[in-house]
Amino acid sequence: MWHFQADEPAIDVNQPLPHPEWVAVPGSFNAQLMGPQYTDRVGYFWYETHFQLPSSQLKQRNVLRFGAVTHAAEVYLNGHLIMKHKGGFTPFEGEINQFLQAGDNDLKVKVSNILDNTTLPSADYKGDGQETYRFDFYNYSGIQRQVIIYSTNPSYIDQITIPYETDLTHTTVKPEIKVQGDFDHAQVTILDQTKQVVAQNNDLTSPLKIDQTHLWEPGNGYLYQLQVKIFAADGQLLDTYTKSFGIRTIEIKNNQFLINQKPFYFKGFGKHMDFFASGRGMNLPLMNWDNQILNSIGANSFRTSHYPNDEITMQQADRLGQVVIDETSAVGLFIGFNANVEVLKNNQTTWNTLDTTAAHQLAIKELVERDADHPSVVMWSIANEPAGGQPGAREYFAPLVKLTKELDWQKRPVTFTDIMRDDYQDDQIADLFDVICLNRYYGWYSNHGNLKAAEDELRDNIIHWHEKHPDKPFIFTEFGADTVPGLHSLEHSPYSEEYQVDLYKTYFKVFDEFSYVIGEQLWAYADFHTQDNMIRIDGNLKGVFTRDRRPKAIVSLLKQRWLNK
Ligand code: BDP
Repeated sequence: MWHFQADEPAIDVNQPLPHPEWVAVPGSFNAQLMGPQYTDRVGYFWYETHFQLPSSQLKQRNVLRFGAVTHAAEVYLNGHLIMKHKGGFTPFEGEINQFLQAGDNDLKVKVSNILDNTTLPSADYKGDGQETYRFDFYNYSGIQRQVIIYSTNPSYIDQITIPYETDLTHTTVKPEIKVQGDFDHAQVTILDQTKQVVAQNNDLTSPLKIDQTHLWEPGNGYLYQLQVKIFAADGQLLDTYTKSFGIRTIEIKNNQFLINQKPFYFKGFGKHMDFFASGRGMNLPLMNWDNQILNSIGANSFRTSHYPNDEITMQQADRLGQVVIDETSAVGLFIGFNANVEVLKNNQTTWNTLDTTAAHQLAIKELVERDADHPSVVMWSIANEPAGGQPGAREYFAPLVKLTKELDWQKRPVTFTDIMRDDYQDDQIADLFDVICLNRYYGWYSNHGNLKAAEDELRDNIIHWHEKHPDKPFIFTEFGADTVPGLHSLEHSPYSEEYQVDLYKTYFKVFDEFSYVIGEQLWAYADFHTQDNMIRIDGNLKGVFTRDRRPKAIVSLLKQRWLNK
């Protein structure tokens, strides 16, 4: 539990916060506090805690690490500003010895939940504490992931990346290991999942060979460990660092997405981090429960819509063999975004208005740096529903796709999700990407309630996209209908559980006609909280589960389809 309060002119970083409340960390403050001064407020907020350290620990190198602070942070230790970070969904850390003291230490974090035309996600900020969001989820904020202090020797292993090459039997691992400080000799070991040594070197740079590779596969997350040790001349162990990795290949060939040379069909969801009281905060019991649910219905994949998930969720995906489309927080890149197709079509100002390039580069860099060694991550999604049909879109995205590939040793496929208002006729960017992901709402935002027309629209859309991009595979990364749990209708009217079932049946039938449609990720896994909006009744109800994870009628159809597909 930390102290917390909204910013006010009287905050003195050397004094206790004057009017604090209690909040839990990790967690979203605006999911656990009541009152508009917290839930509606856009601006700055303060967190404060104290921690004790024994004097012996001051001889070590101490690092303070934040898993994610949404959306920007300034960190003060004992009254000194020690670090700043922008971007709400990636980790940051810094050495803190200079301002640490034995005994009590005062840690304060000034958090901003402001989003504007320079940030990701992006929103319209009017500067008066009011903003209009261009995305459809609640702006949960705060210290949403773990805060830790870890200690090392002055000589330490700083960073490990684990590039490899494999023919699926023989693998050569060429680790890149960064060490800071002096050391005499080193040892690098690869252990298999039963902790048997499969390869070992006495230096940091030579390749390591695995002769009989045990592959990481969807549904079977086999992991190796790379263990690095550095020693002093007298044999004293200075630092050790172990990182898991999995071996698999990804290739796009003949309109298929091959994992270990076998075609993979994506079955799953776009998934928010969203729950009662924890908000967007990391919630490990929930994550574990969700994984049980996903497995039980035959889902093999998810997209981290619309921001990077926490690191433990990613580790768990590796272990369970889940396939992940890893998305940056680039959402809201569409000026005038709303549910009215025509209004949107008339607005062409996005790329003149937005100034998100720097934030986008940073978000990609930090995401690839964090997640490149996760075998579960098979593709980067660098934006959700940007204005890909407006002038300037290509100039904006071409360098970002290039950057993503440059940063990723594995050169994984890169995608974005296409909004249905910038369709194949207008789109200017899809050819830059490896896989085309379509978010489509026929039968909901268009042809509402008319599934026969929706079916024709969908089929027609797939055919046209394929004509334009005959070599690309397509994944439907969003499609669905708001569904009030327990609402039944003999007429199968929109919002009823029957309509959701019918809509999904319609889409599945059409998908199965096209071999180049290589996946279906429904929108959404569970109902989630949104900003207030005329078309949102208690949030977005497109979940196939309710927010408290009760199945809607559609779930039994999904089970039948996915457990047999
Ligand atoms: C798309 C967005 C998603 C929304 C969804 C919807 O990508 O975030 O929640 O539509 O309208 O525009 O339900």
